[in-house]
Amino acid sequence: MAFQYWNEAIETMPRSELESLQITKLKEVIRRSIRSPFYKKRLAKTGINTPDDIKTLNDLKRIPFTTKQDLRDGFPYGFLSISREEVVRLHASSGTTGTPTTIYFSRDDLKQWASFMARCIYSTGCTKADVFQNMINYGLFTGGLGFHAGAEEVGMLVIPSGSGNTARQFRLMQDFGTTVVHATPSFLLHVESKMKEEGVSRKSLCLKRAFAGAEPYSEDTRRRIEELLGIDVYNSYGLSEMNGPGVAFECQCKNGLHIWEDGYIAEIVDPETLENVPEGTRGELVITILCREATPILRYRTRDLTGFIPGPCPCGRTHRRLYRIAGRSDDMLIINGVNVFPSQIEEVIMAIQEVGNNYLIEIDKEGVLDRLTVKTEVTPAMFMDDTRPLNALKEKIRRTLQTSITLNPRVELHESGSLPVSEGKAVRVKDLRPRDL
Ligand code: DLL
Repeated sequence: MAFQYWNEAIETMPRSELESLQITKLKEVIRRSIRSPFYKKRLAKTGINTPDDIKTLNDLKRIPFTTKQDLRDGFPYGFLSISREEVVRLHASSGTTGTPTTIYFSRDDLKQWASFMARCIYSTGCTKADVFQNMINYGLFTGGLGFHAGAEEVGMLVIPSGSGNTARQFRLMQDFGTTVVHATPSFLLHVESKMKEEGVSRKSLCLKRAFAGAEPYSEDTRRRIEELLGIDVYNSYGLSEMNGPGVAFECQCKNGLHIWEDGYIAEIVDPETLENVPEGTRGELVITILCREATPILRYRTRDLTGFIPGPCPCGRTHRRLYRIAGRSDDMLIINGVNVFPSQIEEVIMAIQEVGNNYLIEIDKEGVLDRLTVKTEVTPAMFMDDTRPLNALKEKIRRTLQTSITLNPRVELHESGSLPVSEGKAVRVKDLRPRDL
């Protein structure tokens, strides 16, 4: 396979040079951080008061972690390290679970972000000959504008369709010959179900690739989308605190996500002890951003569970690869004392062919015990007059889940298209247990 690089010198830079570059950039970040009210106070306590206090990357470990709560406490301007007049944009998290976290960008920050995004998009083989339909929310969410700018930088024809309205999405794809789409994996599965329902033939479309991210999904879900739509699907990872998308992305080898180490210093720590773990071991991803001047964030605890994949990637890029993100450390469910990640359930059910494109995990109480119910859609062919195949499928799902997660769930089968679909990130878990106050 011939690989193409957006910035070959940086993408294939020897690791020793890459690490020197990180130190140079980190010093600059420290110099700027001290101008923000939050870090001015925080760094004073660590003995790191000037860029010269950073000699090696190890010195970073003297700085405490920054958490989501710190960002909330600093709302609205506590992390700003340039003057308000130099800020040209903000993005914010939805704030459904508390004060929103807000990130500011200077003009140069937006340029850098677009260039990282272009690098991601180009690494999957896209060129300016492609027509790109951005089927994700625009607005305060970073997924829309982030990809939009990167795709324009590559020179693709960009259709800013936003998410939702599948009928209009199909029309745009057909009218303009869309070759690449971006969406959450759950929306891509929904699009596929709707295609069948509305009789849109795959042959009437020119689709070749999709970028899918913003929420966890399993390798089986990727394969399912690839097979159903006949396209390549690339995993895309990012978070608003670190600009948004463009932090880590799969190349054409589709074997882990390259985290761009000239823009981010990544660490993997044990979420309990907070000590760094060895390469290959999974833990929580901690990131320091090197490519943004307006809102520096040092050692941010992402809560995302992943690890560094050992060994080089055949594509020649030297930036390390992350395992597919398995979920968040704060996603873990404890059901009758057993720890379960929703991703473990997805892995089991999406590997079963007769299972449809959508599912929901519900936990409630039955007497004093927790009760787990897994609701899945089934492929349209399964809903016939004969209920025996449905009962057999239900039993198969129950048994496979029981072996894998050691809990005995109730399984409900639903008709294709009957479980709720969200246009943004999917809501897959409903925890209905009363909370102890
Ligand atoms: O979701 C940014 C983004 C937009 C990434 C478009 C990719 C594509 P937030 O809304 O701040 O930002 O949510 C970030 O989503 O900490 C992860 O828990 C999760 N997440 C994002 N990408 C992936 C992925 C955007 N590929 C949070 N796999 C992150 C698993 C993901 N989880």
